[in-house]
Amino acid sequence: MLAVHLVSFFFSKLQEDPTKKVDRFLYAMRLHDDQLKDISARFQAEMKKGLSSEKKGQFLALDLGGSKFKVLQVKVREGMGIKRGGVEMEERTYPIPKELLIGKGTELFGHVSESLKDFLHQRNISLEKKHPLAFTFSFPCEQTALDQGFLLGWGKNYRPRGLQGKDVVQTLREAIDRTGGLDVEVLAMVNDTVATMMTCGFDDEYCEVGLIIGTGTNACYMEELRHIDLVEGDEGRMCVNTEWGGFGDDESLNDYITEFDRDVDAASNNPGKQIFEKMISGMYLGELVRLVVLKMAKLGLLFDGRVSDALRTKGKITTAHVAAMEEYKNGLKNTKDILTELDLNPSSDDCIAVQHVSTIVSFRSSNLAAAGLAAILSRIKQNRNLRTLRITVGVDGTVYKTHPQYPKRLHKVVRRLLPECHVRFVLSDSGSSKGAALVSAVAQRLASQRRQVDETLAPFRLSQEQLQLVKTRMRAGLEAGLKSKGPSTIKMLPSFVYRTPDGTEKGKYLALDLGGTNFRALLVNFKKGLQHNVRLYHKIYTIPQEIMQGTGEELFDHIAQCVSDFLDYMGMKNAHLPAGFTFSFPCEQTAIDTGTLVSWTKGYKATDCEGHDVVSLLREAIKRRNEFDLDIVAVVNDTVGTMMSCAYEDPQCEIGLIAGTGTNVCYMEELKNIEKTEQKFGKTEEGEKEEHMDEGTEGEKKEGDAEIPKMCINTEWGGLGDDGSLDDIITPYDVEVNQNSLNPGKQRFEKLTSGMYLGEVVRQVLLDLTRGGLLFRGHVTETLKTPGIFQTKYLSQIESDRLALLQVRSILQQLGLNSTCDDSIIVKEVCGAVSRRAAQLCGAGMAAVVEKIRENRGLVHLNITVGVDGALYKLHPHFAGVLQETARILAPQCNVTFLPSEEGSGKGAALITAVARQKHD
Ligand code: 0WK
Ligand code: 0WK
Ligand code: BGC
Ligand code: BGC
Repeated sequence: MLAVHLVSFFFSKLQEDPTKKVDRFLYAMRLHDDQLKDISARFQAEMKKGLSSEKKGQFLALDLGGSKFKVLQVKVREGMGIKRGGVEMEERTYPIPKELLIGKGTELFGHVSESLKDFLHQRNISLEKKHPLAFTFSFPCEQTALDQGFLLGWGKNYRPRGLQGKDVVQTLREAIDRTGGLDVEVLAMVNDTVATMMTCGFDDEYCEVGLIIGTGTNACYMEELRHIDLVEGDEGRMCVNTEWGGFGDDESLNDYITEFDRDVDAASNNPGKQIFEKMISGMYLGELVRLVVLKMAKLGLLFDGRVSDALRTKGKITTAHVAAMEEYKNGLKNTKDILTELDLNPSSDDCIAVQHVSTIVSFRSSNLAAAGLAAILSRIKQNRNLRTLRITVGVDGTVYKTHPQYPKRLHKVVRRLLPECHVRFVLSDSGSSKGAALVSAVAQRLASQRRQVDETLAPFRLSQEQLQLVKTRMRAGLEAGLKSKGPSTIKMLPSFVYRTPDGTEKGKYLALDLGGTNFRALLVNFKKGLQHNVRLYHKIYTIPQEIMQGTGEELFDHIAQCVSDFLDYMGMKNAHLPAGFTFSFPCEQTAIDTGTLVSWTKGYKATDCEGHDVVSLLREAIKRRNEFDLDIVAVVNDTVGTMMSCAYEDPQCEIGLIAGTGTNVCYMEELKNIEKTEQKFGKTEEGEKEEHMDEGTEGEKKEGDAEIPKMCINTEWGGLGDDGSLDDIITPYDVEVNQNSLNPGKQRFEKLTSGMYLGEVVRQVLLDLTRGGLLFRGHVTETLKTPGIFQTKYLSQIESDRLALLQVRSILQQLGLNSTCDDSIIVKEVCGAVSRRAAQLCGAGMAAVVEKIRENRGLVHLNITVGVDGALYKLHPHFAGVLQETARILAPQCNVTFLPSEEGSGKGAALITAVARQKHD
């Protein structure tokens, strides 16, 4: 049998086609479609593991990392597309001295910036003018922004020292500064695959993949944002640089790696790395062919076993040689010349065989690239749930461009692996810098957009000094309000509540709560002797706008009707209960059960109420209804009710804060300081105060303190600024909101801080940004012009961190605002700026109040609790935290605890009613 085999072997030796022996020898490199599909599938799996947007102007561009280092000037004219001459370019290639490829990284970048300067010289481009620059950098970088990317590792023939992990854009900027004499703004850094995709995408909107088959190899594509864990937002797409050269570095391709691949890898300057690249790219193809030919020669399969030193020498066969050997017409002649060049005396069979080696090596390269590409295209097809996919791949790289058959082979296998896809390949005919310039044009537009948005929002970003000023003005306003009988911006209205609850309160009370978002009727039952054992029942009623802004009679009739409904609901129509009335508007009180409405605020404008006693208005309405009777014992502001509610839980609570539809604060002020009502309440001895000064912090109630008569003052701090004292922080948007409000010129502080107005401030800013073309594509919709469309609840929803941009967009959708991802980001930022300012201003106001109390009591440190209520404070994701932080910073000697009120101010009103009743009994 062997004899026969030998005979047939020699017979075949005689007749055998020399390529056959090469086919046998390189069997492992001849990959058929199942293997390519398998590689493609493995590649897709790796991708999954690895994952988890006018363009005109003149740009400089640097193109570093391919076979040539180029400096270019690119002029982009809008909407004309490359083919129609929309882009003009001038370029110059600068050689990179070998020693710089393995020298200090900073020196390599020094050479780059020197070349840039030389380019400007050569082209008489002014050095004074600031030049935007696009930087194509063809090595793996972890990018955190368009103009920031940290080098993961070098590749190809680059191995400079000292830059791994560094931000290459910063390194370039420093090199340009060191070179000096030129003013360049590095706007964007892109990988050459990305730049190539953008270059081709300029003319072909289907181009969503960039492919480089050059010195190195790599691909990028447009991935769905929702699949990229590393980036916020899940709507839209982002270009992902796959760095597919590293495929197989985890040995997932070992069954396809041949001994020649292992030899190339072992001899490379990054062994174990870029395994896939080493089977495909121009840096290695020539070397693969040399090692195969060397091995075959040693085995006597070529050149009768003769081996030359040249053939033994690394790099002696280049990828350009491989391409030349495969040339259609002159391939064999080129092969002969090349082998002769290597001091080999090849026979024609040798030439045929060596040419075939080149074919198999480069065929494998295009096959593997096709398998990788097929994986990417299938993923895009799946991402978009498409049965068929029409897509364009932008390609560049010397192997693809100069190797005669390479493109055809690649296209053919891709189409064979993905028959259902319509794949077009576009060669980037002028390199990647156009693409880089286009990205920079986008970066420039985004940067200018960013600058304009920052400029627009800058007035909302209050500095520490400004907040300190607001605190000082608030303090001055508090002091002035206590003194002046006349109108003061901060009214400082006495509440006739002299103390906080002491737990002895008992009995059943009705509480009516008007003024926030809704009207609430409550039944509060304080069980005898068991503190904190309170039963509370309530029902919420809406107040229609037409009632809020109708006649006072209609409003109070509506309230009486709600009370009637509640008493029915509680089956207590004939109970004749003592009631407390929380009325969340500025009322001048002369006693606990009377309150003259000074002026409406928020959304109310009912007629014939201002200047009237609201308790009488309610009693009259109840009388008009003639169904039930109430003993209205107390009328309180919602801040006072809230303070009392929380003081029932925490005796240290002596301040009430509302941050809701409106904003306001009350606190326990010492009677002696309430000068405007002095004659009524008598004065305590000055001496007494000093005595307490240096005996440490509040907390353990000192006898002296308790005796100091106090009264709760409803500050009505919403009026701060009505005298123009806030004009230096009020923005044109605030002016607009004030002018469109029901009470122009009034409640200026409230209009900067409360839920009734924040949405409107945001809308005004969005309108301005849209008119400026920075939002919603400059399209000012009727919706956006509609007052009140942006309710404060949207701000809370839009700003809650958990929300990916998708929901922001759906909220905008609900509001009939078609938005892009960028729009959502800007809208979220505007909401953030407006709500943060509001919280900071309230924090500054609170600092003024607690500081006053601390000084009132001559304390070095004050411990105090603030009872809080209001949808803005309770529901907004950041408001409460920013307010507390601001108060802490501006009142460092006060340790302020913020206690959200559980049942609202209703219980507080009932407590006050209970106290008031106890007095009368
Ligand atoms: C030309 C592009 C450049 C890219 C190169 C890749 O302008 O950005 O790096 O193609 O091909 P190579 O020069 O490595 O063959
Ligand atoms: C709930 C209180 C009520 C107060 C309201 C303010 O019970 O007295 O007016 O909070 O918050 P808003 O409803 O305005 O958000
Ligand atoms: C680099 C890639 C680059 C490719 C083509 C690879 O070695 O890692 O960043 O895109 O070469 O130039
Ligand atoms: C009113 C205050 C009220 C605050 C919170 C303001 O508009 O003037 O009386 O406390 O809103 O509801």
